[in-house]
Amino acid sequence: MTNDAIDVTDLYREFGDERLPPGQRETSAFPVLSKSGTPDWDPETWEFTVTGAVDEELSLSWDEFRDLPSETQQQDFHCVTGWSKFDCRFTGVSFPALAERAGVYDDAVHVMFSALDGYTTDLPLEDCMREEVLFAWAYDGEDLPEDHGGPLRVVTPHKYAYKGAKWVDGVEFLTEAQRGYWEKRGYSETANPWEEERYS
Ligand SMILES: Nc1nc2c(c(=O)[nH]1)N[C@H]1C(S)=C(S)[C@@H](COP(=O)(O)O)O[C@H]1N2
Ligand SMILES: [Mo]
Repeated sequence: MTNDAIDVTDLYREFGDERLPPGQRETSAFPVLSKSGTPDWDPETWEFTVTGAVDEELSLSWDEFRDLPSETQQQDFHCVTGWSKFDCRFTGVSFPALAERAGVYDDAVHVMFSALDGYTTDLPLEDCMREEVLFAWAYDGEDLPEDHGGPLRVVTPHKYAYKGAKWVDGVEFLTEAQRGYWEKRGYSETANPWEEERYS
């Protein structure tokens, strides 16, 4: 791992004029938002799976996952409840790198993430195929805190943060869209903060 972080905080230019999306306020705190408690995990039995519309379904142990090529990025974090935290440093594996390893079918259009607490969240495949979508295991150079999704979480700096599954342990490639936990309860499928896509 290198200390140099790739700064992707300017990705907002693709979506809007302001780094802070409309209706958000900047905070220096890093609040915890979880639908239920922090789940236990066991590094000996933890397994990360890639399933669905792929050439090769993957099942990776914690050690195998940690051996994948990783990078550190400086990113902004936007919670749909109205706070944004700038300049978060996350280290992990990019979504496109993982997708390439599995070999995604041409007819895959959507992705479902699943997590140890039963949480799920979905995104169109094209919104996942970005270098900034990371499976992150470190925050600010330290192991990702358990309440922030340790051992492994997804981060989606171009989307509201509910698209980033904490405690992620599965990715399924889909040929038709399905809805995740909050999406079934009325939250936006696409969740673009600069368009204030909070609800659907
Ligand atoms: N597995 C899981 N992932 C989750 C959630 C959850 O309840 N369970 N909450 C989501 C929501 S609504 C937000 S805003 C962010 C919060 O991340 P944080 O607790 O690290 O701030 O995690 C998202 N990922
Ligand atoms: Mo959230």
